Formats: sequence, structure tokens, C-alpha cells
Amino acid sequence: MTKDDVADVLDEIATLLELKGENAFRTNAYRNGARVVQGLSGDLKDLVASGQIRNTRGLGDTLVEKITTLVTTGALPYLDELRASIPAGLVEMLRLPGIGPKKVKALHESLQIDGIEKLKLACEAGEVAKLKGFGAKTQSKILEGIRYLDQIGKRVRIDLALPLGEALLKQVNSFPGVIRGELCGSLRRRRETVADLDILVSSADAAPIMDAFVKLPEVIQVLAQGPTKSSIVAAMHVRGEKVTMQADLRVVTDEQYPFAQHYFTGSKEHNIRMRQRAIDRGLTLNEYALSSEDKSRTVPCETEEDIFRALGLPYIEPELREDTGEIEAGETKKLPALVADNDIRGVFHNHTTYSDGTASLEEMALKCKELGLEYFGVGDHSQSLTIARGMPVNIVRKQWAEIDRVNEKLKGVRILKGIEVDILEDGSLDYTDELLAGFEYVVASVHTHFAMPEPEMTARVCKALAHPAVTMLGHATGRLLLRREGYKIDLDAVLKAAAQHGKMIEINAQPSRLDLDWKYVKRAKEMEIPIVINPDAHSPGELELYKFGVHVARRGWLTPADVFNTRGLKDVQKELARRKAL
Ligand code: DGT
Ligand code: CA
Ligand code: CA
Ligand code: ZN
Repeated sequence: MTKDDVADVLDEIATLLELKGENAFRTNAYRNGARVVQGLSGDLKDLVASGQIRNTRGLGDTLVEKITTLVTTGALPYLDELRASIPAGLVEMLRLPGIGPKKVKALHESLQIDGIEKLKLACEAGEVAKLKGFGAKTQSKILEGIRYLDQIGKRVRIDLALPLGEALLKQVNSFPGVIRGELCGSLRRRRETVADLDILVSSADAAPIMDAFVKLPEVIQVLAQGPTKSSIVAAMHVRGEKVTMQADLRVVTDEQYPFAQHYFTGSKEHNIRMRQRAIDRGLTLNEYALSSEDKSRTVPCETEEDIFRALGLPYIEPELREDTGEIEAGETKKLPALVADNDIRGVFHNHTTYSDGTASLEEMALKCKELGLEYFGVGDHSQSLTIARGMPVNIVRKQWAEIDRVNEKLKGVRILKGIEVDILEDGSLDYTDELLAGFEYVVASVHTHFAMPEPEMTARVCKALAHPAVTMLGHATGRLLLRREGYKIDLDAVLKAAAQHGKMIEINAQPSRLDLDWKYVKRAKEMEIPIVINPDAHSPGELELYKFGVHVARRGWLTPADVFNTRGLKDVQKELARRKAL
């Protein structure tokens, strides 16, 4: 039992107690306990064995007793009893936005709803609207949430799927007899969410690899074990979050490898086009070979590149394989040379302790330097966003003075004076023009009034883009992947406004956002709108997240020239000054 495992159990107890209607004092004790356990230094087993755990702040006797049982026996009868006393469907209902334990309890007690299926029926019959504390608006929100859940299924964000995939691959690659191996599927294409992991390896002897695979420590369930393909469910903690995913492992011969690699990388749509291309040339392409129609002759290929060449194409990067024009562009030699992680020279939209970040200006700047970046652009929140400690005017001036002081002594990295200014309900900005003129650049974002009708939201954002002080638009739709859809907005109109006013648009690289979506990134490029990749970091550790934005940029066909922050410090300062003078 790791700390994360124990924390999960405590969190689950808290949730179950909430569903039972326990008082907040008790449930919070478990929630806090989970955080405390995660933050413990030292080995949990030792802390329990020595009794030191009793002296930990935030863990009362009851929790210490439960943790001790868990760590020493690996099980907790109390949890089993709790689970048995509550229908599993109730916990599932908590995934719906706007539905907390109180509402779940009310639905269960008055309408005997014990799961999402029944909840959907009750909403459709109009029964939920009649309940005290619900109403028609809540009912339609619930239905909308259920539809969204259906649509996302069990997908996992890339920042959580990637570490699990890499952990599995690393072990599989070290099995005796493995020649080469890779993560294929949507993960290799760097989609923002991934349904399952597709691991591919080559070897002359598949059976021992299959045996070893299903015994990996991350495996919690074996779904199927065959001679060349096995499917398992694996679980791992990634930054304190439990990630559970299906993983398929396929073993092929090394001759078959490039064909399987291409096939299982997908996308399906891209594969269909490639197969058709082979047919047009009197060949057949499948996951094992490229051969003549009657299969009497094969075209040997050692790499994917060879396959593309055999079909008259240059190598096509996995991120482009979505059948959105990559084959045509390959034919006409118009494939872009995609931007890469190491092209990024600095970042613009980040937070410090001046608003809701956890680190100082200097700490953030030094971390940027460590990452090889030349500038750290600060973009703390503006005054009206009080929940995120938005900065009153006097604090802005204080921050400017500190930036000047820190810049004096910093070497090899520079802090740029930016702001993430709120776009207010009417499309105006959250500071006076005079104050805004004091920043080196301005990121404008929507953080409030998400429920506006689409035409109003579009007008609101377009008005902000027309403001001379604005440099770039932050997180264009406000979406939170797998949690909430973005606000309703006509993005084509927004792109048009950005192009018209010469403004940049951000790819917010927070893995829960990845907003602007890659499909629109591609359109923005066609309209020659400069794109900026911003980590929106709230701590030094989050600065590196810009890499997830690079994936989106690559999926949107961007070259280094299309991305503003591939430019060096001098160039960036010059361009920002030029824009301000307009
Ligand atoms: P996911 O798992 O939903 O995030 O997305 P993928 O792309 O990883 O899809 P998955 O795991 O169902 O299949 C992996 C790849 O295998 C897929 O990208 C392309 C290939 N593939 C799967 N089914 C078909 C098919 O029916 N036809 C063709 N041509 N390729 C397929
Ligand atoms: Ca997959
Ligand atoms: Ca799969
Ligand atoms: Zn923001």
C-alpha cells in the first residue's frame, strides 16, 4: 500500500460518508487525512511500524487506526461495509457537473434513483424538476451532463495516459527477446484524450512476452491473453491521481513491425486512405505487410518511412495522421516541418503569488532558465477576479517594481511584464487603458458569465480583441477536458476578429484545457494568425506543461514560424514594442 493508495481509500470513505449524510466535520477529517498522508515524508510502513504516525498533525485516532489496519493488512473491513451499504450508482452520479452528495442523497431518497440510467429516465419524465431544490434548469443541466458523459465514455487525459503508457512500455521493452517496441494509437498521435493504450513490440517468440506482460505490477485485471495479443487493465498513480486504463499488447515479427506500427498508430481514417492508395498501385496494405494483390510478392520495409516511400509519399508525422489533408500535402511536397519542444524559447501566460500561483516571480523565472527558456512572461489575474486573488491596481504597481528589481540581478532569463486581464461581461477589460499601457503585453481571457448565449459571448470576445491594448486571447473556449464543455462561442468569428485586428491566439497548454483545439489551430494558421503556446503555470513544476501545447500545435500543422514564442527574447521584445506603438 503506497501513500497514494491509502489517500484514495480515505477519499473514498469521505465520499461514501457524504452520501450517507454524515456531518461535514467527519467527512472533512477523511478528506484532509488523505492530503496529509500524500504529503508525509518517509516510508509509510516505517511510520506505522514505529508508531510515529500517531504524532502526525491532521490525523486523529480514528484515522490512525484505519491507516494502520490498511498498511499492515492491506485491507479495511470498515470500507467494505461502507461500500456494501451504498449503491455503486450513487458514486457514479457524482461525476455529473453540479451534482453533489446532498443532491444525490435527495434523488435517492425521494425518487429511489440509484444510478445514472434511472436518473436519465426521471429527468426525461420531468420528475426531477418537481423535486424541492432542483427545478427545470437543474434538470436540463443534469440531462446535458449525462449526454456529455455518454459522449466522453472512459477517455483519459494525455498527461495521465502518457506516464502510464511509458511505465508499461519501459518494462515491456526490457523483456528478453524484445527487439523494438513503441506506444501506438491515439497516444502516439498525441490526441488530447486517449481511450486505451496500444503497445506494440517485435520479437521472434511472443509467448514469454505475453506471460510476463500480464504479470506486470500495474496490472489489476487480465481481460484476455492470446498467443500474440493480450489485453489488461492497468492502474498507476500519476501526480497523486489514480489512472486506470485498458492496455493492449501486440507482438509481431520484426519484418512485420513497421506495418503494424503504422496500422496501430492510425488514425483509422488515415489507414483507410493509405490502404486505398496501395490498391490504386496494385498492392495491398495491412497490419503485417505491403504486398502484391495476389500476395505472391512483398515490398520489404524496415521503417514506416519505407512504407510511405513505397506509396509515393514522404514520411508523415503521427500527429498529422487524421486524414485532414496530410496525404494530399505529402503528394505536393507541402507537409509542414512541425514545431518541436526545443523550438520554444519562452512563455507568456503564468501565475505567481501575486494572484493564485504558488511561487514567486524569481522562482518561476529561475525554473524557466533551468528549462532552457529565455523569458518568463507573467500573466497574473486582474482585479475583478477576486476568487483567484486578482490584483488591485496598487498591487500591479508593486509587482512591476519587483519585476524591475529581480530583472536587475537575473542572468540568462528575463521576466516580461504581462497580465491576464479579465474580459468583463460587456467585453470591456478589467483595467483602465492607462494601466494596460504599462504592461509589455496583455492576455485577455473570459473567466466569468459562462452561460451567455452564443452571439453575446462571441461579441464579448470579439470586442476585447478589437481593444488596442490586447496582444493575445487566452483559453478561447474555457473548456475543461472530460469535465465541462467550453462556453458557447462562434470560434470562426473569433478567428476572423483576431485576423482583422492582428491579434495572437493562445494554445493554453494545461492538459485539462488544450484550448484552442487543434482543429481551430489549423484554421488559425491558414488565416495567418500567430499562435502562442502558454503553460498557464501556477507553480514552477507546471511550466514544463508547454510541451502538451506543442503537441496541439503539431496536430494543428504549425511550424516554428507560426508560433510566436519560438522567437528569441530580443525579437519578442521588439515585436511587442512595435505592437504597442500601433
Ligand atoms: P482511442 O484508443 O480511441 O484513443 O484511439 P485509437 O486511434 O488508439 O484507436 P484504437 O485503440 O481503437 O485503435 C488503434 C489503431 O488501430 C487505430 O488508430 C487505427 C487502427 N484501427 C483500429 N480499428 C481499425 C479499423 O477498423 N480499420 C482500420 N483501417 N484501422 C483500424
Ligand atoms: Ca487506443
Ligand atoms: Ca486499442
Ligand atoms: Zn485564465
